[in-house]
Amino acid sequence: MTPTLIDSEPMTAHELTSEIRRLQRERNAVLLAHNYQRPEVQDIADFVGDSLGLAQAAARTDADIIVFCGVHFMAETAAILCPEKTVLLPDPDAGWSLADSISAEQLRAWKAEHPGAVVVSYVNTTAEVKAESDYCCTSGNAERVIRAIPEDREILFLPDMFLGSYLKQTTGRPIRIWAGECHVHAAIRPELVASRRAAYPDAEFLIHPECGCVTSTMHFLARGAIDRANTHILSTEGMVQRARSSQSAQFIVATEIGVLHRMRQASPEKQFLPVSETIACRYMKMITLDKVLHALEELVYPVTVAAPVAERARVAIERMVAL
Ligand code: CIZ
Repeated sequence: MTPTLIDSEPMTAHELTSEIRRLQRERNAVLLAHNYQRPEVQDIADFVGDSLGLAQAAARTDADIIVFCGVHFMAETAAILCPEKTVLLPDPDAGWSLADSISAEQLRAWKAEHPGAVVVSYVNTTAEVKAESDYCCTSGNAERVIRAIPEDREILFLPDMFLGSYLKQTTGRPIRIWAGECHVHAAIRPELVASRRAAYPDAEFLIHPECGCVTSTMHFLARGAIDRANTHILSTEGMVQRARSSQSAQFIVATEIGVLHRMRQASPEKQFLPVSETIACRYMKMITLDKVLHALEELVYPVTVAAPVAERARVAIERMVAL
């Protein structure tokens, strides 16, 4: 008779954590996690931040291996900045709809229609798109990047149309905007925000510029219809800092729900409310502790960028990091 194979018991979170730590030491690996990652993944990471912070952390690490708990384009950025290191993405399917909303070929065609224009790409793009760009930016430094471009130059901004229209309004520059969106942020509509704010009228409102409600928020702010002192349009890193420094006790947070974990940890005495619990990115949540362990055990899934593409993309990324 064939013996029955008995499945081994799944590891507890504690066992997973100690095994990850052991392998991390053995392999000289660093764990980087984006603000939108699952709480337990953030808790085990050596550094948690936005893509700018993660790019900076990747650039300064002396580890041999970077386990990137985020999405594919972010791991590519780390691979471009650290060509001598092994960059692993624990789930190879962790992509992002926004990065897929423009290809390098589409960008080349757009540039051909606007010769001489300066191309500013939000960080949520593939390495090939970055290689076609003059500047890369995050939501934290996008305004600074736009203002650094001479007034007489035409600007093409991609791929997020909500962030693009926000930049157009704040800088007053006639920016041409690609019609891409992040489906998670686009779902944060004005009606959703209005009902949340009506339920918590004293809460400070922190909104990410990728949200589908950013244009209406800007409009209401300009008209004085909502309180300027109580509303802040910020990157995720900016939100964490604002939550720490503000005197408010309650915050409504309009972005992916992952960042609330960091805010709660940094300011446990304050209350953080998502616009809705459903604002979760399924790609970001693909990374689990099991997959992090598997990545370290099997050295999967390596993310590499072809040298000629990496060389050109690095110029745009280094400008972002410098600004
Ligand atoms: O730049 C990033 O990491 C993203 C995608 C959002 C933010 O504001 O942190």
